[in-house]
Amino acid sequence: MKDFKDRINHIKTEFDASLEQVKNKEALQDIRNLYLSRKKGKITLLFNDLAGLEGKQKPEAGKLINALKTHVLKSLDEKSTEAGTKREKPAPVDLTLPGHKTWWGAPHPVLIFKQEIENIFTSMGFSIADGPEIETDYYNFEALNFPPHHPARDDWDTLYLDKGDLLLRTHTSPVQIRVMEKQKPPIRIVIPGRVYRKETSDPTHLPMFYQIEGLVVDKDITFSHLKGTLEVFLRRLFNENLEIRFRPSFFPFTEPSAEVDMNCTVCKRQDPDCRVCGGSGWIEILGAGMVDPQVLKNVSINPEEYSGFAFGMGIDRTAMFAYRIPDMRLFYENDLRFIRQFSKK
Ligand code: 2NL
Repeated sequence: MKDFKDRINHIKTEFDASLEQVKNKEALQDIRNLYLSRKKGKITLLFNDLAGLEGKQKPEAGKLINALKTHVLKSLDEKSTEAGTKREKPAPVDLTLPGHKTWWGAPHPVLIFKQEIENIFTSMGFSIADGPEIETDYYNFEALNFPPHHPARDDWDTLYLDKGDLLLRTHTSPVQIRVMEKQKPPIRIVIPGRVYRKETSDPTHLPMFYQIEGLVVDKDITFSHLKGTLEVFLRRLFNENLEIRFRPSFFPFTEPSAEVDMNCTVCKRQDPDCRVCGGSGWIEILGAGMVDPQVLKNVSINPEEYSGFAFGMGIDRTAMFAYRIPDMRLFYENDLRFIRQFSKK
């Protein structure tokens, strides 16, 4: 029994000494575990050893251990308050404060604009097609009537991949070729998608941009179908009273070819110093033409039987006019302050 009392006193002295040294919550928790942990705590072990004492001694020893335990608990508690380590009462919640607004994802402005364009064309009976962004020389150039080494290729300079004769498509026309190979007329499709050119970025040029091209092939398709379709399309996209004009141009894959202008939606032909149209009152918006008979032959469509028109337009470039954005690079800097302005939420 004397041994047992000595052990209890020793544990108390040791405990008091180590508690003196405690500087933080972690050390306090360590001591708590050392003395009180359920399996190996020093005090727990004392209780276990009670069993080995003679009958009469048990209650006396039990009292001593309980006293030690009370002392340890009380000291730990005091120390924890003193060290400011006791859990503070939570601050009362003010339910009248406004909540934190969570931002949901928002569609990108170029995507919103692309969908607007798609809606107009699908309502006119066009289908939407797509295809690979990595193409072969054949689909990007040869099938479209660009002979190898022809100077017309200079305007469509692109990035080439190391393997095979693969390149990044410079327009979505390869998709039209792929559709015409598989599907015979009547064909009425639009193809929106990413295209690539070897270009240094500036306010109106990017090495990657979005294009939408359209293609109609059927019997007796004429230039007036092209004019009517584009006029309806642009009037629905911009405004009902829009005027358009055609200027002669050249593309290897159309003959005749035209560049299409619309009157300036920013200055409405009123400002001689307009930064968008340069004071001319006209904005170049599309390229278009009648599908070159050679292109039809390349996909085994008989040009004596069928004719077609095609057109192409830059989506991001056109979105600049629609939303009056001075620099196309803003679309791709991913600055949320810019992008969120287009969200309806
Ligand atoms: C532009 C001009 C154009 C086409 C694209 C085309 C496609 C086939 C056959 C004939 Cl498969 N033409 N596409 C025609 C004329 C112009 O794009 O300025 N794009 C941004």
